[in-house]
Amino acid sequence: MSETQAPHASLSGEPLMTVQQHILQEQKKFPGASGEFSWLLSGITLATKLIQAKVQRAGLSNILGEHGEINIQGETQQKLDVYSNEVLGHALSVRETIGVLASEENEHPMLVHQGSENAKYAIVFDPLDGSSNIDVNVSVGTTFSILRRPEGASLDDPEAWVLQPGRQQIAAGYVVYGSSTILVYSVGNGVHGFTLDPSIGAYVLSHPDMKMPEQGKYYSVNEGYSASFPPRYQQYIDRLKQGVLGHPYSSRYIGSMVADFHRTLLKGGIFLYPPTTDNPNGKLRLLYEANPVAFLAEQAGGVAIDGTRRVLDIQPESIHQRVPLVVGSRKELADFERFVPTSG
Ligand code: AHM
Ligand code: MG
Repeated sequence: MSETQAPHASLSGEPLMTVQQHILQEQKKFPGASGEFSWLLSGITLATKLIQAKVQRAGLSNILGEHGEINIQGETQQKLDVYSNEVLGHALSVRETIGVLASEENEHPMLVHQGSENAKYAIVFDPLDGSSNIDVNVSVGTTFSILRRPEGASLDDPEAWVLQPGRQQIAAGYVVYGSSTILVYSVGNGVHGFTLDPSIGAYVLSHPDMKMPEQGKYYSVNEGYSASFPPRYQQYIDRLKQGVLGHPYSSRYIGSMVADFHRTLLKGGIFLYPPTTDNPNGKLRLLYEANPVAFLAEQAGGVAIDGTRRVLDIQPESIHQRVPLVVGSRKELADFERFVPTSG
């Protein structure tokens, strides 16, 4: 069944809303928007369904393990990283309105359609975030960020299409391939979650208008590196454990940013990837990891900073730039900003 067909009844008799119908409905709220944006997003939904099918059968199809190449980040590519990157690349490069694609797995942004003058959008993505978890059956995900072609951006300079601050994202989202597959996206008009119903092959609205709780009970950070965090981060984490914010916090860390953020979005709390000795700018990438998550966090009523600055205001200087990330509920972030001043 196609996601563009009319709503049909669920088992409970309630009408179903697929992601495609939802996008078409959201588009109507924006004067001048046309079907091209939903056509573009359908490339992402199609690709992520193909990726989830592969992830689900990973143990059966000789696709677990390393591909044998090192990517631009200096990290070992998994076979599924390569597959996911190709699937997204293919699905998106047939959409004529897309001019530039940039991926964690490729050194440079790619011009698609030999650079059509009519192209209006650039898409930046991490095809399979947390992929080192795949061999042990832990949730992984895809993140994406959609940017409008800047005025005057030339086809000779694809970097200029994507080096934009995150506040200029026109849409962003992620898919978590977990115990169920869920797509969460925003076009700047709230955050909405859709669970993939495998029986009909469609993403169905399951979490309308998601709001991050004002406060949560979990902190999420790789504490294995805590000795090399700036001291004020260490003190802040102790503060959470000691119950200064009203209760002692529990720890949750999956090691897949998308899954750790998804929990933070639903349950509140705080996720941190601080600067460390090995990674003085943190590990996460600004354009396709921190920016989509920051956009969604703010749309859901939360906050995202790099330790001092609003993530969405950072002017990127390079495609694979890293940034420390502190994201979560208002209460924890307000306390963090009071407790960890700029010297932190
Ligand atoms: P990846 O994009 O190569 O998978 O790396 C990003 C992942 C994030 O999903 C996760 O938050 C982080 O790396 C975990 O790193 P660490 O093992 O240092 O805690
Ligand atoms: Mg990744």
